Amino acid sequence: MKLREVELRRIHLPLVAPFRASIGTLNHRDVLLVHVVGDDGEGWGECSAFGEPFYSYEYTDGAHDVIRRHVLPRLFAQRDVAAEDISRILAPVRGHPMAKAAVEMAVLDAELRAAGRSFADYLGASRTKVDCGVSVGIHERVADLLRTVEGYLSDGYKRIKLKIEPGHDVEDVRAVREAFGDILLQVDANTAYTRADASHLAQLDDFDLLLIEQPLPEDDVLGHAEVAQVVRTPICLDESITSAQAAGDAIAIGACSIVNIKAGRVGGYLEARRVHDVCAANGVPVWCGGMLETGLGRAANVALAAMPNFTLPGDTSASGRYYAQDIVEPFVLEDGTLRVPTGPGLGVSPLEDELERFTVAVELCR
Ligand code: OSB
Ligand code: MG
Repeated sequence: MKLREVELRRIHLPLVAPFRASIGTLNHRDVLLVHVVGDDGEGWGECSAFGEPFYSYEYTDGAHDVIRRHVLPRLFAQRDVAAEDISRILAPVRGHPMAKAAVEMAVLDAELRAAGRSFADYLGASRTKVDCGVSVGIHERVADLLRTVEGYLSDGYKRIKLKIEPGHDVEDVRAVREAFGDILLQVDANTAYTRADASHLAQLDDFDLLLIEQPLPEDDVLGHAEVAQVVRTPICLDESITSAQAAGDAIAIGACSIVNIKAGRVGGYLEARRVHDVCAANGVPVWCGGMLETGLGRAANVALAAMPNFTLPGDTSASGRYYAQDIVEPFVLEDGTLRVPTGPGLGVSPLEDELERFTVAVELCR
């Protein structure tokens, strides 16, 4: 469709509790929403970048700037913009996958709403609800960690992911395993280790973890293949998987046997689907990662997670795990699952009052 105008809306959403990972601590989400209006209708996108560049180099102000200066002018210059053409149109803009993904998501939402078709249907979903895990931040004291995990298990989450870093790893995992028995348990290091830590990480083999996620820096894919030779627990990559090609390459050299898929990290839901397909073709299971999205991004993630090769519970937690008040009708856990939206496009829309309440800035581009 022809793009008429695009609103770049910044919202500040407080988290119900601080979230600590090896890379830093989040107390709130500084979110960029993209609202596109075209001649056939309108749609919403959410940028997964955080306010600070600690997960990857992208950050909210940077994504906002590259969208305003470099992404939108290229799209406004087109007579017609289809979501499936956006990655090609934007190829001259290097990098910035989360910024591009947000815009592609908004255009795809507009197209699907206009066609009366859901994200889930478009992506090829094979289920109507998805199993949910929860990502648990690093806690200074083990007693507090156990209390937090106990709360999530009583909420019904089907899998626990512990954030780890040197000094908060083997003993934390041991304590959780001993306290809660044979729950589904995995860990995420967010690049906190080096190749020299392989034998240290092998101590985690005693605890029957589903996987160890991203122990080494994102550019050290070969290092993950080395670690995978020393550690029995499956290695899963998050930060390193920047495209379907990167996924195929990492699998080919033995750097991972499981993949975390985040649409923002790979440049959008279309590339995310291609990552899913490459992994499926290689017999590598995938699961849906999260970036503490609002209900808009969550709706798209849940649709993605309903595809057939998403065979492990994802970090697609309920709205209430993150926010006291979401900007759409909250996603609520039902027996450890979230229902896949079935309405046109994302199947959810912002609640006007809540959206306004959390908005800190709006820019209109045309
Ligand atoms: O690596 O998945 C990650 C949060 C902040 C930075 C990185 C990550 C995470 C999470 C949160 O694990 C997952 C969620 O959205 O619940
Ligand atoms: Mg991760």
